[in-house]
Amino acid sequence: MITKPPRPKGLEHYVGALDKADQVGLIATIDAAIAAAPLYVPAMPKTGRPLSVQMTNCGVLGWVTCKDLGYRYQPTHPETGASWPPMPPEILSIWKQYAGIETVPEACLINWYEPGAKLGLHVDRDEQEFAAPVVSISLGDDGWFRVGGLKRGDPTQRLLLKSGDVIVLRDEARLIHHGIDRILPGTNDLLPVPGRYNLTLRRVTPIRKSD
Ligand code: MD6
Ligand code: FE
Repeated sequence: MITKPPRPKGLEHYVGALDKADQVGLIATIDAAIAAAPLYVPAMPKTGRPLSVQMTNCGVLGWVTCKDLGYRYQPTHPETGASWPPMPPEILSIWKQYAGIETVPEACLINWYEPGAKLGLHVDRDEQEFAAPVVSISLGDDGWFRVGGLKRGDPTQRLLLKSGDVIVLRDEARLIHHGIDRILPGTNDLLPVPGRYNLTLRRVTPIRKSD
């Protein structure tokens, strides 16, 4: 008999965590963030190869990547030079509900997948603090999320992420490999065009007692 690999411990999938009204509200929030901090095409370190996912951020720090400087967090948009828009309160409140830790997120990465876009297997490890989880929110079309283990070659499985789902990677799953194989255009009507947003909330700097 073929058995499914067990779900990695510390990976939590909250199906339908956000109702339709919350999702509609978040899209308005994302539209406003993108108006202030436009989506840009990130590039791989060294090769400069463009990613198929477009990105922007809100919060005091944003995750960015380009050919010369590689993966990093910075307080400003790489193209406009402006500070990222502040973390919206409704996004902070989702963090408070799911993170299970008394600290605030500093970065909200906004990923935009057009049909055909994908995100290769990676580990979220550019942060200085791994005691805090990563909390992510999916909006729009369905996407196939691939999850493996701590090592790149570990067996993987896939989970279907739908609009309104929340994923948490914490503790022993905080540093597991994961990515998006593909999105399924036309599977959801939240957005006026086919595509998928993913918001990824992270604590970047060490947790201080004061926050
Ligand atoms: C995505 N998500 O769902 C990409 N990272 O489009 C991530 O890379 C991710 O969902 C860390 C924790 C949760 C995630
Ligand atoms: Fe990730």
